[in-house]
Amino acid sequence: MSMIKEEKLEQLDMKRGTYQLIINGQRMDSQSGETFAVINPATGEEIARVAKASVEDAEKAVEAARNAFDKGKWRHFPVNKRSRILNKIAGIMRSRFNELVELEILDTGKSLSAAQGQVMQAIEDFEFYAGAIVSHRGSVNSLPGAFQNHTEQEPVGVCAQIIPWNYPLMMAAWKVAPAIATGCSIVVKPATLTPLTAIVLGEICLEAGVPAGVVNIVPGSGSTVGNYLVEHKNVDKVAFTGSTPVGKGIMEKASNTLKRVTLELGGKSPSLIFNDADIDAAVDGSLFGIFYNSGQSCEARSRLYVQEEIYDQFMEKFITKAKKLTLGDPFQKETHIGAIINQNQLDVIDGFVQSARKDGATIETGGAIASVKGFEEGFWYEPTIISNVSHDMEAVREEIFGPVAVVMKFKDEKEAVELANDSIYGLGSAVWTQNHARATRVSKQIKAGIVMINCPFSAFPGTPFGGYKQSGFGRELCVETLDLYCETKSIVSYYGDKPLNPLGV
Ligand code: TAP
Repeated sequence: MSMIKEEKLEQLDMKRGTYQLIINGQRMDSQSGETFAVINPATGEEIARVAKASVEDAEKAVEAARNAFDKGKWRHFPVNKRSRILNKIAGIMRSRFNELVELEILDTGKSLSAAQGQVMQAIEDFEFYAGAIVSHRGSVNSLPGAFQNHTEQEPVGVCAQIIPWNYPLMMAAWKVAPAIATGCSIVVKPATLTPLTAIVLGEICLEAGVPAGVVNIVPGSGSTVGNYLVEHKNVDKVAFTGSTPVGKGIMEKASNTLKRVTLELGGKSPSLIFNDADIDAAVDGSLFGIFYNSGQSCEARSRLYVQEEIYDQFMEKFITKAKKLTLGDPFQKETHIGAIINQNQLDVIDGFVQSARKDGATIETGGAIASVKGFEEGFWYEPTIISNVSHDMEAVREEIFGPVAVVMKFKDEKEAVELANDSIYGLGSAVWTQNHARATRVSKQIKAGIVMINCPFSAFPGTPFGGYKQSGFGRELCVETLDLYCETKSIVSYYGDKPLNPLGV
């Protein structure tokens, strides 16, 4: 390990031992005493050990969350007090910004700029919900005569929150912030590949004054701990972000107890680039759309459809710029593209690319596992652009979850929309055109939860994020998310002079 990395580990105090579970306000080892290693994907080195939660630990966490919800004070705090504590969480995160960024880079291998942006957004998510919860309220509905109705938004209860590895802190913030804002208690299961920042977030919640038992963190395997939480009769809701196949299993299992479920799943998001687009903007936006976070993004714009008149011009610029993207030390600000999460994901990505090659597609650039000087033990993939594809190829239909774009031509608007919608997924999409009427028309026809018009970005606190079709359901990052952590209680009252005697007896 280089000197610079040694220093970072010291700074982060990562050698203080094993990262522990957080249950009922206490840091603790797992009941079995087992731990697992966390690997830095850029170097292949072990960077920390984490207590491995078992089903017994998950049981303790659910019990703590249940008690905190049923008998504790958190949900009865005046909303302003909960709001203040959310702001305090954001404040502590701000004061530990560099530490969180470095930890996220070591845990995921992502580039500095990506990690900085995501940690900042996680902070802003807490600030957003600190504000939003104050005005989250029920309604008053008019009824005839002396009847009155009002509704109250009550927290749903104990929520299991299952987090993926691609945006560990940001995905945790998307779930933790709205849940605790409403007064729910939570059991968070981070991905075993990247549990560190979620554990630190749990510690920060305690430091900010969230009472014991409200936020519990149990890093353990999805198939044991995750599954246990999903099936548990004392868990009222499951909020899951991850792959579509696992999401389907969760929905099925949660149905036994009719848990509330929200699912943020996979995608294969299209970009439509029309002949009246600003081509340079579309090229830069499309580079970001697929290569940001090494393509390991649910809303990665991995299918590009380019109108035939501008196809050659677009491709020449797109390929030239893709070749300039640098892979390298994630801590260097010049690095564009970080590592891939592990060997398994690297093999998955390469498998899709080689299958496209075998089926006759053209690999315009990239197309291979990369070796990065000084990081030879890490997991890297070349930014890859594939053309000459047909719509039934695996690389066009399946989520690759890596830095791989497939590009096709289209003739007209109708064909562009048909191709965009020809997918089981419906998460993100992008439309590049300078014709406002076309942008409006097309965005209304695309079956996706998010449309970016001449814009590479999709996720800001306050903007609903979530999918159509097999990309899941429910929306995160927005005020509507608060509703998804609440039950609506309808209260009907009668204020008439005379008592009611509806049966007339
Ligand atoms: P998954 O393999 O589905 O894992 C996601 C989480 O679920 C992990 O914490 C995993 O635990 C856990 N898990 C696995 N099997 C489980 C089971 N049977 N019961 C309960 N939990 C289980 O996904 P991933 O590979 O981490 O993430 C990539 C996927 O997430 C991609 O498809 C991506 O598109 C999607 N994603 C979607 C979004 C949105 S907002 N739509 C955002 C980010 C990512 P362990 O890994 O610890 O075993």
